[in-house]
Amino acid sequence: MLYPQDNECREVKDLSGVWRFRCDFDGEGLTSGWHAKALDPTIPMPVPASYNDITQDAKIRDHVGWVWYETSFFVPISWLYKKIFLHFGSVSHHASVWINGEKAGDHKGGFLPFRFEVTPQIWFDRENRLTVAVSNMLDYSCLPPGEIRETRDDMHPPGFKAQEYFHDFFNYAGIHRPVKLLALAQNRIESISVTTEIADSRGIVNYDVTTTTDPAGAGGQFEVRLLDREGKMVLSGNHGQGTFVVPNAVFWEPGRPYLYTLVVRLIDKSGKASDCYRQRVGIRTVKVVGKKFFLNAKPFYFKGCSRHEDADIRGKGFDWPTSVKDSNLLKWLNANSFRTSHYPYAEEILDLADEEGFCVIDELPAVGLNNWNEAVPLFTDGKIDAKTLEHHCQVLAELIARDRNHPSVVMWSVANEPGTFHEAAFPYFKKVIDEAKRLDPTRPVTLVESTDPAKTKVSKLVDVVCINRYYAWYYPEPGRLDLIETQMSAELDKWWEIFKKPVLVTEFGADTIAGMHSDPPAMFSEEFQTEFMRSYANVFDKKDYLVGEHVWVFADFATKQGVTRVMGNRKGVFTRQRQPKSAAFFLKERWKNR
Ligand code: GCB
Repeated sequence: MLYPQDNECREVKDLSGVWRFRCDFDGEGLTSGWHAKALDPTIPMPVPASYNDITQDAKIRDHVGWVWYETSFFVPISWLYKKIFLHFGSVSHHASVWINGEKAGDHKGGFLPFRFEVTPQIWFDRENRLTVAVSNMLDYSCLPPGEIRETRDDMHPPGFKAQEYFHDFFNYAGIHRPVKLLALAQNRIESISVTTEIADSRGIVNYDVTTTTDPAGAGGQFEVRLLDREGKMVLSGNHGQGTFVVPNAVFWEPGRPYLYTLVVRLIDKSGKASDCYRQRVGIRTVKVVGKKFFLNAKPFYFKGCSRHEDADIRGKGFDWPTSVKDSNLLKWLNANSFRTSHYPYAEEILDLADEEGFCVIDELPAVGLNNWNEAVPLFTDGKIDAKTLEHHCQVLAELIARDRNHPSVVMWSVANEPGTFHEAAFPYFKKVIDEAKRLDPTRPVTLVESTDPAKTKVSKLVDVVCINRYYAWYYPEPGRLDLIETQMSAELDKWWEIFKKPVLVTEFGADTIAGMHSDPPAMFSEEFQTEFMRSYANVFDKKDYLVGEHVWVFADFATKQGVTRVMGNRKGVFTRQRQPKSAAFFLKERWKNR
C-alpha cells in the first residue's frame, strides 16, 4: 500500500486532532449500534495516541474490550469526481469504521496501515461523522497472541475476566498513527515495487508499477523518471516495468544515505498527468555469505539498539518530536542500525531511517508464541494453531508490501523468541520463512531465538542466527558480571558450530534505575549496566562470525505490572524521557570506532 502522499495529483487531509471518545465499559456499543448517532457522553481524546495514559482513570487505562472514537470533517467540493479513501496508519488491535452511520469496513492487526474506499458514504453538502470502534482484545488468532481468562473462584467477583498476554510491553491501544482522507484519481497508481542491484560502479534499479487501468488502453502512457538528490533527471522511460542502469551511481549506506527519486506519472491521451507518485530509492544490496553480512559487498557490523514505540502520555501513539529525537539519539550513540522489536513501526520512522542512514531489522508482531497446540495433526485448534499461522502469513504479506521499498530495511524478522524447541515450531516457521522468501527474494530472513542452540528446531531455516541473551541478569547467576565472558563466549561458539551462520546478538541488557549508583557495581545501578555491556563487548570483539550487537533496550518502556518491573522495563540505555544513563556514554565511545 502506497504511503499517503500529497502532490499535484493526490490530495491528503490529515484528521489528527482531538476526537470524541467513549469507553464501552459494559460491552454494549456494538449491539446498541453506537455508530448510528453521535456518541454521547464523550470525553476529549487525542489522535494519534494510545488512550490508556490520557486520563486519570485506571478503569480506562486497564479496560479490556471496545472503546469508541468519533470526529467530524468536511470534504471539499473539488473532490466530487475523485475516489475518496480513509487511511489509518494503525489501530491497535481491531477496528470497525463507519462514515455517517454506514459501515466502511473492519480491520484486524494493530501495527500496519489499512484503508477503505468511502466515496459512496461521503457527504459534500454537510459535515461528515466518522466513528471508529477499537478493541484491544488479543486471542490466539492475533499477533501478538493473547488469551482472555475468566476466573471463577471465591476470590474473584462473578464474571471476572482478564487479558493475558505473553509479551513484555504494555498492551497500549487506540488509534496509534495518523488518520488521513485521500482524494485519488479514478485511473491511478496502485503500487510501486523497486529492487536494486550493483554492478561495479553502476546501480541497477528495477521497477514495477501496477495501476487501476492500463494507461495505454485509453491512449495514454507511463512516464517514469529517476532523479538524483538534486532533482536532476538521470534516466527516464515509458513503461510500467523496467530497469534503469545508473552509471557512476551513489549507493545508499549508513554514513551516506543517498536517495534517488523515482517519479511515476500516468499521462492521459490529452498529455495531462492523471496520477503521480514520488518513490524514494536507495541503491544498495544485502547478502549473507559465510560468516558475514554484506551491505554493498562490504562486511557490515550492526551497532545499535532494539527499540519500542513507547513514550510518556502518548504510549504507542506516533509523534514527530519523539521520532526525530530518537533518531538523533541513535546518531549520538554512533549506532548504525536498530530492530523494530517487536512489531512494525510507523512508516514515518522508516522514512527517517532511509534519510538518516540506519539499517533496520523489520520485525513482525509475532512475540509471545510459546503456547503451542500439542494436538496431532499439528495446528488443529486452540493456542498457537492454524488460525495464528494464517494471520501470521497475512501480516507478513502486508508488512512486505508496505516496507519493501525502504533501503533501510535490510532483513525481515518473522518472530521474537517463539518456543522454537517445540516440534510444531518447525512446520509453522518453515511456512512463514518460505513465504517471506517468496514475497521478497532480495532480503535475508531471521527469527530471534531464546532457545538453546541444541534444542531449536528452527534456526536452520534462517539466514542470520539472532539471539537474545541475559547472562548475569536472569540466568544462571544474577549479578555475576565476572561470569559473562565465559558463559557468553561458550554459547556463541555453539551457535556458530551448529549452524555455520553469522550470529547477531539482538538483545543483551540489565534493568537500571537512572541515578542509582554502586561501586563495586551491583544490579540495578548505572555502574552495573555499564560493566555488563563492557563484558559482553569483550566477547563480541573476539568472534569473527558475529555480525552485530543490539542492546536491550534503547529506552525504558511501559510494561504490565509485576514484581520484576519497577514502573516498567528499565533496561533502557536512555530513560523513558530520553536522558542517557552511564552505559549510553560507554556505547557511544565504543561504537565511535567499531
Ligand atoms: C526478552 C524479550 C523482550 C523483553 C526482555 C526483558 O528476551 O525479547 O521483549 O522485554 O527480554 O527485558 O526481559
